[in-house]
Order: sequence, then structure tokens, then C-alpha cells
Amino acid sequence: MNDIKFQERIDAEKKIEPKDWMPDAYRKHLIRQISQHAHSEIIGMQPEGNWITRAPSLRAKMILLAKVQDEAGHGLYLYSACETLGISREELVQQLHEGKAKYSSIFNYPTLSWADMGAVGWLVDGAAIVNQVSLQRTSYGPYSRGMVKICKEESFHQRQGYEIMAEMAKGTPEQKAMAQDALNRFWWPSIMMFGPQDSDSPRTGNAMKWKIKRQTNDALRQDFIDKTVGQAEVIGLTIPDPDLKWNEERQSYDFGEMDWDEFWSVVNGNGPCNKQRLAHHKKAHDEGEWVRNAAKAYAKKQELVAN
Ligand code: BYC
Repeated sequence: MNDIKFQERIDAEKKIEPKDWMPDAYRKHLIRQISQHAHSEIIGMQPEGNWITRAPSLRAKMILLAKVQDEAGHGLYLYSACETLGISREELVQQLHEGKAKYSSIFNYPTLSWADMGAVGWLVDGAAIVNQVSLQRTSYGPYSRGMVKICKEESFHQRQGYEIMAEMAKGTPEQKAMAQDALNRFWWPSIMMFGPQDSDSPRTGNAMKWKIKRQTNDALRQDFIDKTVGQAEVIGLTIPDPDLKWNEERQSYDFGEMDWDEFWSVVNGNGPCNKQRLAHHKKAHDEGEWVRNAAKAYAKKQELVAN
């Protein structure tokens, strides 16, 4: 196998599996993207975990707890998919702790009220679904199969968030104001999740050539906006973008300019919660060391017994 044959396989829509030959750059590209995706799922548990003890009812608490546990499961599928590319979990976590691996910018914003649980589920999971439905057709087999399972759970998450927003929007004026405030704060960071504009996205070229990404950042962002505007209208909330306007010719919404300085500042470690999120992850990781050691010792004992 060589680069040309590999590209022919990709062009023929054949999946690449762990033991197949692949160019080193393809392997590295996947390790970067899948590990960042895994880290996002795990770090994404923090802003929501913040509200488990303060959920307003037992029902709301059970649902949120299940959702946060699902995110842990998604992280584990993705770490496993990434490990099939020849890197260990320890190395992946170390890259996160050393700031060499990123995670989604969205999780560096604080969750200030219960309505934020609605906004995160509705918008953040909604954006994640749009991105991940597209990734179900990614060229790397284990990543693609992981996405199918994850998308099923994400659609429950999106509905959980939308239900919170819908309930609050038809509640007291104070509740409706809280829902609108959460939408105001989460709208722009949510559409930034799709990454830089195509013209500023250095990874898109190879990602599209290798069919790792099936749609560009801008195409997915537009799809998300077109799906979400009507959902806001139905529950009587207003998207905080004065330039948002239906474009009859394009059959799509035109929308305002994103604050790219804010985006890059958050991506480069200077968002409102970057330091707190990483410090919390490191602390939990250190405190969990005895669990990992115990699991390893148990596995070793089982191996000895078997032999
Ligand atoms: N945040 O050339 P580009 C979830 C980086 S949902 C941080 O366009 P690419 C969840 C990018 O990594 C979220 N960094 O890159 C939901 C690159 O830097 P490096 C997780 C970002 O890879 C609810 C540079 O900017 N989903 O988990 O072609 C609850 C240039 O960008 C961001 C995924 O990870 C960002 N928003 O496109 C709980 C989906 N955007 O790596 C959990 C999988 C860009 O060269 N990933 N950067 O140093 C992808 O689809 C793509 O990697 C991206 C970026 C669209 C994110």
C-alpha cells in the first residue's frame, strides 16, 4: 500500500481499519482530532456537573445525572477509538495536561444559572449533533462507528435541554428572562464550536481530502443555525443577533460576524474558565491514581491465575 492506493480506497468510500496501512500524517491527524473530541466530552462534564446538586427537582436531577454519565461514556468510546491508532490513554491525558491537546472552546464558559443547563443541552448538544452526524461518515472505521452510538444519545441530550428552555420560557417573567439570558450568553460560543471560518481553517484541506471531515466548518455552522432559529421562535426566545435574516435566494439564514478575537483567545487558553477546567481535571486525575493502580493490580492477578 502507498499514498496513491490509500487515496483510492478513501475515494471509493472504503473505511480504514486499525490494522490497515495508513499515511503517518493521516494517523496523526486522527489522533489529534479524536483525542480532542474525547477530551471535550470529559471536560464537558464539568459545567454540567456544577448543577447536579442544585437541580430544581428529582426528575431534573436524574436526567442531568444520566446525561453527564453519558458524556463520560462518549469520552471512553473516543479514547478507545484513538488508542487503536497506537497511542496510550496515559499519553493522551498527558497531552491534555501539558496543553498540547485542545478541547472544545465552549466548555471554557461558566454555567451561571439553571437555565444554562437548558442552553447547553439545546445549543451545545445541538451543535455537537450536527457535527457528529456528519462524522458518522468519517473514513476511519472505529471513529465512524463510535459516532453512530454517540449521536443516538446526543439527541436525547438536545431534547433534555430544549425542554428546560421551553418550560422556563413559558414560566414566570423572571424564568423567561433567565432563559433568554442563557441564550444570549451561549449563542455565540455555540456557533464558534464549529471552528474558524473555512478561509482560516488550516486542517480542513487534508481532513476533506481524507474524508475525515465530510463537511467544512462553515457548512456545518450554517446547517446548525438554519435548524435552530425556528426552535427559538417556537418557544418565544430571541436569538441575540440583529443581523440574523432569512435569505430567500440561498434558502438559509444570513447571520452576523463572530468575535474571532474572543474565539482565538479561548482556544489559546485565555477564556473565562480554561485554567479552572484543566486544574480540576488534573486534581481528579491525581486523586484517581489509586483506582487505576488497583485496576492494574487486579488485571495482573487475573493474568497470573489464568496462567
Ligand atoms: N475549540 O483547522 P481547524 C461535546 C482548533 S461537543 C477548540 O478548523 P479542524 C459535548 C483546532 O483544533 C465538542 N479548538 O481544525 C457536547 C485547530 O487547532 P490544532 C466536541 C478549536 O480539526 C455536549 C485550530 O483551531 N466535538 O463533546 O479541521 C456536552 C484550527 O481549526 C475549535 C468535536 O471535537 C474549538 N471550537 O476543525 C458534552 C468534534 N475549533 O488542533 C460534550 C470533532 C477549532 O491544529 N472535531 N479549533 O492545534 C471536529 O469536528 C474538528 O476538529 C473541529 C475543528 C470542527 C472542532
